[in-house]
Amino acid sequence: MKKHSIVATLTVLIVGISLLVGIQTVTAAGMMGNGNSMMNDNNSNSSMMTEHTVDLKEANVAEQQLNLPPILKPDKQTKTDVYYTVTAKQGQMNFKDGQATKTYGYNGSYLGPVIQINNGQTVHIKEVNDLPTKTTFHWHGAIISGKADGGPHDPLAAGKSRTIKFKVQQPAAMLWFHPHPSGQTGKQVYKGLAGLIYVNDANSKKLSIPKKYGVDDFPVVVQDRTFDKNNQFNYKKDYNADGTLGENLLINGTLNPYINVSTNFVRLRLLNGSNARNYNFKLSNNQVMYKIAGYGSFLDRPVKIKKLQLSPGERAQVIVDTTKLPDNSELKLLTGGMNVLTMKLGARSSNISEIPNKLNNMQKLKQPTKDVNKEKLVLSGMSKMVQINGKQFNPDRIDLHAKVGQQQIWTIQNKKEMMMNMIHPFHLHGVQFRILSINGKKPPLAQQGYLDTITLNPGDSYKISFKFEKKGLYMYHCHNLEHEENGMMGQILVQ
Ligand SMILES: [Cu+2]
Repeated sequence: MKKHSIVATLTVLIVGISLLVGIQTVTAAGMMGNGNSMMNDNNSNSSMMTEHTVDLKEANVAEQQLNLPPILKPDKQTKTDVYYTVTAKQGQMNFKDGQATKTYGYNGSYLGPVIQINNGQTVHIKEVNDLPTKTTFHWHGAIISGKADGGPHDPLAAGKSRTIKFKVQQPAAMLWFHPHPSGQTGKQVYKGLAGLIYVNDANSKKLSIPKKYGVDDFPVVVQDRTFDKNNQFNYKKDYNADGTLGENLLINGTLNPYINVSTNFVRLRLLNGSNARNYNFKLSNNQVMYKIAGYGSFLDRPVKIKKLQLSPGERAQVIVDTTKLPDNSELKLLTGGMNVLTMKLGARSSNISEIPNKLNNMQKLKQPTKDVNKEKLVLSGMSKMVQINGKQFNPDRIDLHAKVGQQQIWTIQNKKEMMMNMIHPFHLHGVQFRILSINGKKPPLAQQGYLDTITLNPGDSYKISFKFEKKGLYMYHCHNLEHEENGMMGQILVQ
């Protein structure tokens, strides 16, 4: 049976059952939709129903060199402080032949620059909203006060600006920034608002790993977009309550991209900047890659992997070893059989002799016992009925309370439903946490770093450990942006 007919059959079934038991009926359009990110990527070997009714298609354009976002120049810098300006604005891009695409971007037409900050430094960012509508600037993964975090409680009106300030108190990592305004997040991200933040520290400066930007160290922001017949992103038309998906992959805003590889080792810094699509990355010919960092820190040791699952909001850094591959060959980063990025291997110089086996020295994670605040969050439902602990987001309700410095242990669970199950990438603002257990087991090495987002497959239960270090109001939510906007979000007040 074909996918859409399964969906159609299930829809009839579910609508029927809903009517029978008298619960609110989900619209057929919502159920069938044009892409439920229920399970993994379209090459998922899961026995559960797969997600995509919007399958990825090869972009009908010639190969293009990968766009590299510019590194943002500080307005001013002192020994201790750095000052940046980030402006959200409208723009247009020539992604392909024909009409230009109307977009949003930070300091440019699409996506944003890379902001470099150092552990210990005080960062001042002037946030300027040149959009015709409200927005917020959310610093995803930053340990930052609720006041500077840019959640939906703190919108910046069109034409306004404000300056935030925070001291960087976290290890080297790749964070990102994106808008988070109530009711507009999905649309604004889809139009192009997202940028990267590289946090450096003494350790990352010392490590012998590829770090020449655009030479052996590449940002790889992965997004899916549908172009309409006029080459526009039509969010309204492509919208799906269970996650808006696109047909083509855009990498740093490039269709069908390639990079020229001139060194033995290549570092890729991946961000899933999509609204809702989950990716399973791998290399052509089943080549291994070495995961060196998750989102909030380096791992203690590199981990050899053959595939990498990233849900929306998640990042990973990998090193690809091309030493044994011949000149003038190609290596491809793939997802579900689709080309993400072609690495064209030329004659290569030796940039590092090997990948170091010690990358970081993280504190041992202990099961804390004293003065622990425990919470349990259950994610459930789908489309317009997504909930956390049986409730939909209400901006006037504080769901949880916590104290600065108090040990937190939270259990996050993705409830298994009768019919349809979905992946929910859970994100908590303002902190970096670590995983104590996944379904009762110790997390694998590749997930032992600091994290701000976790992918929960149906039925999964994660226990996480962290402390809030700053005060304020913070959100926690599903990073499937349409789920977030449909109410799969709560807020915690930290005092
Ligand atoms: Cu979700």
